[in-house]
Amino acid sequence: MADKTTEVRLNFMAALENVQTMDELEKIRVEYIGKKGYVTELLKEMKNLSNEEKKTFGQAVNVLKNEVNDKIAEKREELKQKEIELENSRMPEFDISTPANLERGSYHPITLVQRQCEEIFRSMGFAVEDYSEIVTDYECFEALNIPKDHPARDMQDTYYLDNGQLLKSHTSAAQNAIYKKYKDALVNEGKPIKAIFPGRCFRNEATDACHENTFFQMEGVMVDKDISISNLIFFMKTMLSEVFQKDIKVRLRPGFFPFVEPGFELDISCLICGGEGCPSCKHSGWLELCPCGMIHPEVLKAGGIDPDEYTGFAFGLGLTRLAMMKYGVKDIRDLNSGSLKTLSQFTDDK
Ligand code: FA5
Repeated sequence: MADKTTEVRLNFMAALENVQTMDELEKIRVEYIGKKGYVTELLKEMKNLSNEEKKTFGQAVNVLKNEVNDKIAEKREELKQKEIELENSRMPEFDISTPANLERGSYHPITLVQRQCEEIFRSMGFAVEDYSEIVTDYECFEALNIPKDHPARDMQDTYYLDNGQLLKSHTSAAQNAIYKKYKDALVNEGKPIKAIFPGRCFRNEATDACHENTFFQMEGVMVDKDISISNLIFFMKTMLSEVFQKDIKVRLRPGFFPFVEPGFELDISCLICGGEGCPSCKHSGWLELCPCGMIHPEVLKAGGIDPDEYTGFAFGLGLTRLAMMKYGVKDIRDLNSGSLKTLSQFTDDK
C-alpha cells in the first residue's frame, strides 16, 4: 500500500511541475484532493486492510494529503507573484525625478463658491449640514405648507422614483429635518437654530443660459425668539459683500413661497452685463439669486417648534447662479459641461 501513496505523490509532483496558471492549479487540486481525487480514493481502499495496516496506511495518506495541500498553496503564491511581476513589467517606465509637467485640474467654480459661503456662515455661528438628494414628498412639499394639489408645485416639477420618493427640487426639503434635529436644544437650552445646508437640486424644466435641470442651492435658516426681517437682511448683506468683496447692487421685492410669510425675492444686478441686459439675466439686468422670508408658522409647527414663541427666517441661495456671477460664466450650462478646458478658464484655484 505504501507503494500506492508513493506513486500518487510522484505523479502529483510531476503534474505540479508543469502548472503555469491558476486554472491549471485548480484542476490539479480537484484531481488529487477533490471529493473523487486520487488521494481521497486511496482512503476508500482502507476497508480491505487489517486494523494494524489501516493505522499505518491512514497516517501515510494523511501525510500525503497535507503535503499536497502545502505544495498547492506554495504554487499559488508563486503564480500570484509571477502575475504581479508580469503586470509591473507592462507598466510604462517613468522617471520619478522628472519635474511634473502634467496639466492639473481645477476646483469647480461651484465648489469654490460653496466653500466660501460655508466659511462665511460658519464664522457667523451657523452649522453646515448635509442632506440627501432623494427625499420624500412630505419633506419636499407637505412639510413646507405645499399640500398635494397646491399650484406652487407646478413651479418645481422634478424627477420621481417608482417608490414615490423624488429628487429634491430645492434645498428647503431639508428644513423639516433640521428643525427636528435642533428643536430640543432651542427649547431646553435656549440655543438658536442657525444652519446652512448646501445641496444639488433637480427640476424637470427647459434649460437656457440661466436655467439648468441640475443645479446647486444653499439653504439657510435661523430660528430663535424675536427674529425679524432685519436679521435676515443683515445676514444676506454680509454674505454678499464677503463673497464679492465689493458693493453689489441688490433689490428686495415681494415674492411668494408657501413656506415663508412675508416672502421676498433678492435679486442682484447682473455682473455679466453690468445691468444692461443679456441672456444670462434674461435681458432684465437683474438676476434672481436668493429668495427668502420669515418662516411660515405652519412650517415651524411641522418641525415641532411653537410659532407663538419662536420666529425665524429662511433663504434659498442659488449657488450655481452665484458662481456664474462671481466667475463671469455667461451660460449656466457650461458649469455642467464636464469640460476641464472650459471650467479651468474660470478659476486658477487648484
Ligand atoms: C426656491 O427654490 C425656494 N426653496 C427658495 C426659498 C428658500 C425661498 C427659503 C424662501 C425661503 P426658487 O425656485 O426661486 O426658490 O429657487 C431659488 C434660487 O435657486 C433661484 O433664485 C435661482 O438662483 C436658483 N434656481 C432656481 N431654479 C434654477 C434653475 N433651473 N437653474 C439654476 N438655478 C436655479
